[in-house]
Amino acid sequence: MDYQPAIYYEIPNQVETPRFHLVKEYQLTLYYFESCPYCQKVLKYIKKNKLTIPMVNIRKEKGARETLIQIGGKGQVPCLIINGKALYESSDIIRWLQDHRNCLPKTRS
Ligand SMILES: N[C@@H](CCC(=O)N[C@@H](CS)C(=O)NCC(=O)O)C(=O)O
Repeated sequence: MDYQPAIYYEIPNQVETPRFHLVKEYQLTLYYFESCPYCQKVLKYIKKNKLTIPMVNIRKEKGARETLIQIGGKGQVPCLIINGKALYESSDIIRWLQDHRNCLPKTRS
């Protein structure tokens, strides 16, 4: 797979950010397939909130399901890979996206 994860930075919410302040970095990939209702729940949230999350369709991309199993231990979707760690469960993924919405890039409208 020639997929390159995007890197997002969580900038602390303050007027002046000292140079030494901890800046969190997120590499994200959402594994999904179209006809999965749980994936649709997550995709709907992403669309509604105009987020840009790199995605891999495990039914379309060769070897993607195997990669997902390698990372998370199972081929269940949706799965959000956050800095190399798998977050399964649509509700937990949506909660994570909600909690981090301020540091995730949005699509231009
Ligand atoms: N409780 C999970 C259910 C996810 C689920 O059942 N996904 C199905 C596709 S719709 C799946 O990946 N099944 C294959 C597997 O578990 O390996 C969620 O809310 O994300």
